[in-house]
Amino acid sequence: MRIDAIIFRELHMPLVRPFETSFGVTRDRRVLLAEVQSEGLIGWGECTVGERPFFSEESTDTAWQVLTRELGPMLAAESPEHGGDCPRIFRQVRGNRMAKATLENAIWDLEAQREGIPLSQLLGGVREEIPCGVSLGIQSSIPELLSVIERELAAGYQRIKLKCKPGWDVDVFEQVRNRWPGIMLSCDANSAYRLGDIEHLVGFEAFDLLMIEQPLWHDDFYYHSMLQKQMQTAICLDESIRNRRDALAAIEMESCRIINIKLGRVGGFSEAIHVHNAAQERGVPVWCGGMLESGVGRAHNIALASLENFSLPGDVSASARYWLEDIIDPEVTVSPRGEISIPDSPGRGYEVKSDLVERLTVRKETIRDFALVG
Ligand code: OSB
Ligand code: MG
Repeated sequence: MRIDAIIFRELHMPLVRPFETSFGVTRDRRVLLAEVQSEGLIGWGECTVGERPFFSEESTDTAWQVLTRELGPMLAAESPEHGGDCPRIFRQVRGNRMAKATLENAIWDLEAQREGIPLSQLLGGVREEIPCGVSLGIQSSIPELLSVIERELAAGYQRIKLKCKPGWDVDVFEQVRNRWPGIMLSCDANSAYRLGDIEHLVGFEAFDLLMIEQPLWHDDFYYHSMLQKQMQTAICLDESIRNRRDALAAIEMESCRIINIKLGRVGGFSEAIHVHNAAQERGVPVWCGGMLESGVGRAHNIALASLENFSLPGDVSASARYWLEDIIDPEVTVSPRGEISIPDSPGRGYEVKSDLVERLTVRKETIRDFALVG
């Protein structure tokens, strides 16, 4: 397909409520979008990067630089037929996987539109709806958290994930478990613990957690494997899994028994499918993580989670949990059974509201005829 133009934008989108993890608080999102125009069609991609380089090495500003100076011009110089051509087109650029995913995912979106099929079908999805959970940030008090959980369970969400860190863990789990003995409950430390905490982490066993997500270093397999061997509770890796090779190493070493797949973290749909398949062949279930996405990233997550081995509820939830008004139509909604229906229209299946996108835009750069035109 001929690439006619690529428009990069930064949008300013305040969250409905702040989101706190072990590495910090996010109040406002700087959302990076790529709009790829090709032969009368428009593919959209979202860069799921954080404002600061705290989750991974990338940040909004590094991704903007790499997208507008390197990846955008590389893509514009080619005529990719498939989203799956992008890893080859971008192969000279090391790392920067969230930046790469932005454009690769937009090309998959375009390809599905050109084929006239839903993106989920192009990816090989088999589900008609996906099971949903919520990720709950660190709250100001335990009673505050309990009331948030009550609201999310009433909305139908099938699994509650609690962000945790030293000082916000066992007391919290204990009170939540006392109140709701039977719910599907997990926790996510975002690498907040160290070797001296191993015994403390083994103590999480008492709370019947579905999994403990990324308790140790963001780049580690070895110590997670030591920990997993001492626990019945499954460890789930998020930050550590950058690609298929990492997934294979982690499974082989038994560093985890569950894998969180995030499109941005692995560099786009191609690698996400590779990780999914590698895990499936080895009997390891996966689920789709979230990065506080706007509707564009959310639509892509929904399509991805339609693949067979996404058998556990993911972190993909309703637009209204994040935004006063999302940039897609319809917004993402979750049924009382805690499910999102997979759209059956061609491409991503959600229209992008271009007027709203324009109003929220604080920075914009266009690549046309191989040149940046401001
Ligand atoms: O580790 O899963 C994570 C948000 C930002 C950075 C890292 C993570 C998260 C979430 C939020 O857990 C998931 C969501 O609701 O989008
Ligand atoms: Mg995580």
